This record gives sequence, structure tokens and C-alpha cells, in this order.
Amino acid sequence: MEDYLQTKVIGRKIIRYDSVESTNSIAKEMVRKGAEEGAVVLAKVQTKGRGRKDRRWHSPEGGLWFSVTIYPELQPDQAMLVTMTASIAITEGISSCCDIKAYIKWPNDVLIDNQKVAGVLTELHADKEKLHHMVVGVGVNANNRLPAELRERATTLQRKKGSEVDKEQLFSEILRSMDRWYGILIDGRYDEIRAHWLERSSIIGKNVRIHEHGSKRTATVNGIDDKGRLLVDINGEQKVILTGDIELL
Ligand code: BT5
Repeated sequence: MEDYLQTKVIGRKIIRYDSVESTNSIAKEMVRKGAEEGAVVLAKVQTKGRGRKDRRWHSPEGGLWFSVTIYPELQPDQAMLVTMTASIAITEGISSCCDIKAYIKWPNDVLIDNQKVAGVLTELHADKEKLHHMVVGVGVNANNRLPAELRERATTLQRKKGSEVDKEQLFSEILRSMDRWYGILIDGRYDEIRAHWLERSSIIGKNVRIHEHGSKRTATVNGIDDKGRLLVDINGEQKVILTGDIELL
């Protein structure tokens, strides 16, 4: 038990590595072997960090890369609520640790001044009715460098703050916030999560381009529903977007 955190579930146990392929992969393996809920895998470096759809996540030394195992009583179509709580926790952690205001961009990005500073990769094992377990991967650019191709679109906390950030403090603050929001999720207070997410979101009322299954559509964002699906207006028609990527216009 990691007593210093004083959390109820998240961070009960923290396993630290110097280098792994992906903390999400290690966490999934731990779940397979019966890891307790709230176990966290943290690594200094990931050699095969992953984003969604098998995209690459750059994870050099200096960044914060970790994954959490959870076993929530949720329906599979409520999984996005977990990603939402993790995104909220990242923005809260960044605010308390670095005094910087970060925003959430649907579905899993955290931005500062429109540049990506963090991402969430939620992976789950479920059947039709029940979600069995989830691994929530969190990547935050803290004191790491970024490859040239990402320097325009992405940023780091160090760059924004103008000095190195205390990565350990950032980690603890995010875990504490994740724990608090996980409690709210378990209590079924989904409206609270949605309201808070909306407050921290940078997309409501904005015009966006939706990239989905190889096609692109322009839309205006109206909000999200109780399962975290994006509600948009496309040429006067109301549509619900389940997954995909959006680009702010
Ligand atoms: C994400 O995917 O944003 C999820 C990132 C989750 C990373 C964590 S780290 C711990 C855990 N273990 C893992 O293996 N993964 C998780 P997505 O929305 O698909 O965004 C991926 C895209 O972001 C890439 O295609 C790049 O364009 C960009 N990208 C890659 N590395 C980045 C970085 N370090 N900072 C900002 N953007 C990055």
C-alpha cells in the first residue's frame, strides 16, 4: 500500500520500471495474473508507447508514462466515462502541480494553448453486458523533449512553465485526482463527471473537422451525451459520434 498517497483505490500499489515497451501492456499482463484494482505501472521510458489505433506515442526520458488497472461496474458502452475522469484528473494535476490551465479535447487529449500535452489510452476487456477490467494509460509530456515532427502540434509542461516540473508531485496529484473521480464514477454520479468535463473542455460550440473511417466531415460541437459520445451539428442535422478524431478549425 502506497500510504503517502492517501487514496482509496488508485495507487494502492505502484510498480516502477526504468524502461518497458508499454506500461499498458505490462498492466494488462498484471491483470491477467490477478493484479489488485488500482495497481499502477510507471516507467521512465517506453520503447513502444502506444496511442489509439496502434499509433506511436513518443515516450522518452523526462515524461510521465503510467497505467492504472481498474475493475469498474460499468456497461461496456460507458467506458468513455473512465477516459473522461482520467482527462479531468490530468488537468487537475497540471493545475495543482504547475499552476497551468489545461483543456480537454474529445475524446482523449489534453491541450495547453491548442498544443497536445497529454493523452489517455483506455483499453478494456468486456463481453456484451459486462466490462471485466480496464487499463487506463496516461502519458504527460513533462520534462521530455519532443521529436521535430511534433513540436508544432505538441508541447511539454517544462516548455510552458519555463522550468523543470516536479514529475513525482505531478504523478501523485494526478493519482489523487483520479482516485477522487473514480469514487464519483463508482457512485454513479455521471452528471457530475460530464459537467466537470464540459467545464474543462475546449470544444463546445467550436467548428471541427471529424476524421472517421477515412472520411472527413465539418461539424459544430454541441456537447457530449451521458456516455461521452460527441453531439454535433452537421449541415443542420444532429448527429452522435461514437469514436474518431477531431481537428479544431
Ligand atoms: C493518445 O493516443 O493520445 C494516447 C496516448 C497514451 C500514452 C500512454 S503513456 C502510458 C501508456 N502506455 C502506452 O503505451 N500508452 C499509454 P492518440 O489520440 O491516438 O494520439 C496519438 C498521436 O499523438 C500520434 O499519432 C502523434 O501524432 C501524437 N503523439 C505521439 N507522441 C506524442 C507525445 N509524446 N506528445 C504529444 N503528441 C504525441
